[in-house]
Parts: sequence; structure tokens; C-alpha cells
Amino acid sequence: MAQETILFEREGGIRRLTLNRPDKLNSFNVQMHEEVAAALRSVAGDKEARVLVITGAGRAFSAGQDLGGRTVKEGEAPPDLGKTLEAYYNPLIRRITALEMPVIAAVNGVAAGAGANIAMACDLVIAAKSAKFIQAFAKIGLVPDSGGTWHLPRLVGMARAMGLALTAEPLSAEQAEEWGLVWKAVEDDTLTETVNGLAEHFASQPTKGLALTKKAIRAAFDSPLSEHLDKERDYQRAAGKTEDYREGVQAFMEKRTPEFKGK
Ligand code: T3D
Repeated sequence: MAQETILFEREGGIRRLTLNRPDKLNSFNVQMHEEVAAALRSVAGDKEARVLVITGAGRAFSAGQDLGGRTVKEGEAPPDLGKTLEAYYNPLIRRITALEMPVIAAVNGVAAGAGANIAMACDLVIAAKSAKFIQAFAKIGLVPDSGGTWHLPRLVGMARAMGLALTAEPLSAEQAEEWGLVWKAVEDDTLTETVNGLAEHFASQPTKGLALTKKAIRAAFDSPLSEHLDKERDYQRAAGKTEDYREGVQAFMEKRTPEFKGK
């Protein structure tokens, strides 16, 4: 499928998806949803992929839904936004969170509406200091979607989640780092270098163990400790059967750097 609204690059074990409608601040239309979905499906089925970076072209990460097609004339039936979520945004968040490798959001600029919440669904968010996170939904009468009402209170607590969602006030990248919404806020001119360094690091790491780690952490709020311990047992059992575990222990004993293959 020709890609007109995204860029998708493969380099060794690194996959990079760039939202690419800069004149519309990388807001999502149907075509972009379809292209992103195809790219994520290809990453999920790609045995060589060991890390995914999601970023935006131009001055924004993403401004969420393209509002261009959302005007409703007097007397016209409103669009069924539940359908859009069911068809596009919910599968998008499920695809990102289910990927069996670290997913890094490189937030290069404003992340608003679903754009902010797509970033939050990634495993690590690294933001340029000039970036802002805006739960823009309240400004147009909507509810934060794309997992926003799930991730926000878990990441920043109820009071801050409420404040951000109800006021739609922009949150600076530095404040977002302080609040635990992003992992790191870095100088704008070091974002690419920082993200590339981290992506290269993950591309040489024990991918299956990392995938099980993110799965365990994502499940942490779903069950009581006693049940969660059973999950950790199962994941550790699976990790213990990987080639990378064997190599990790072997390398430690031989006092050398391990050569992980992601297997
Ligand atoms: O509908 C459904 O399917 C339900 C799902 C909803 C999910 C959602 O994401 S709802 C929330 C949608 N997003 C927003 O409400 C954010 C709208 N955008 C903004 O508030 C502002 O653009 C920003 C705060 C993100 C950035 O402000 P600023 O001043 O830096 O830029 P700007 O001048 O507003 O925007 C620059 C251009 O991008 C401008 O176009 P122009 O005038 O140069 O031709 C603007 O119209 C366009 N743009 C920005 N955001 C969107 C957009 N065009 C379409 N849709 C957008 N979301």
C-alpha cells in the first residue's frame, strides 16, 4: 500500500513510524488511520523488529482527530463517534500496547487530543522540551479517548488527571516529566539523538524478555498481588526458555558483553 500520510522506515531491528501530515499537525483522517494500522500490523508480524519509534513530521507530534470533516450542518445527523473509536482509535491503542517490543514515542511537538493519548499508550515517552500535551477534548465537548481516561489517572493521579481533562490546559514537557507522564523531557536539538540512541540500545537487547516485562507491568493494575505473582511466574518461565536468557547468563559468567538476538 502506498504511504501518503506516514513514513515507515526499517533499519536493522529498528522500525520508525512518522505521522506525516505536517500541514494538519499530523491529525488523523481515515487514510492515516489505515496506513498506521497497516504499518503496525507489519511490525507485529516482523520477526526482525525489536523496537518501534513513533514520531511526527514538522512541528507537531499529532493534533488528534482531523476536525476538518467533523462539521455538522443544522438539521444534519451528527457522526457516530463511537463507531470511529471502535473502527480506528481503539484498535490503534490495542495494537500499540500489544506489540512485543518496546515502543518509544518521540514527541517532537504538540500532542493534542488523541495525539496526546497515543503518546501515553507507548511504553516510553521522550519529549522535546518545547512539546506540549493537551487533553483538547473538553474544548469541543468530547471525552478523552484513545485510552486517555485509563492512562492519565494511572500516570499522574486522579487530581492531575481531572485537572488536565476538565480544563484542557496545555501541560509542558518538563511538567509532564515531573508528573511522570513522560519518561524524559530533553532539549529540542537532542531529541533525535536521544531517541536514536535508545532505539539502538533496544535493538540489541533481549526482546522477548522486554516484551514480557512490558506485558507484566501493563497488567499490574488489573489484579491483586497474589494473582499477579502467578503472572510473573508464567512470564518468567517463558523468559527462562529464551535463547537470550541463556546467552545473558553465559556472557555474565564469561565476563563479556552478551550478544542478544531477540530470540
Ligand atoms: O471524531 C472522532 O472520530 C472522535 C475522536 C476524537 C479524537 C480527538 O483527537 S478529538 C480532539 C481533536 N483535536 C483537537 O481538538 C485539537 C485541535 N487543534 C488545536 O487545538 C491546535 O491546533 C493545537 C493546540 C494542537 C496547536 O495550536 P497552534 O496554534 O500551534 O496551531 P494551529 O494554528 O491551531 O494549527 C495549525 C494548522 O493545523 C491549522 O491549519 P491552517 O489554518 O494553517 O490551514 C489548523 O487548522 C490545523 N489543525 C490543527 N489541529 C487540527 C488541524 N486541522 C484539522 N484537525 C485538527 N485536529
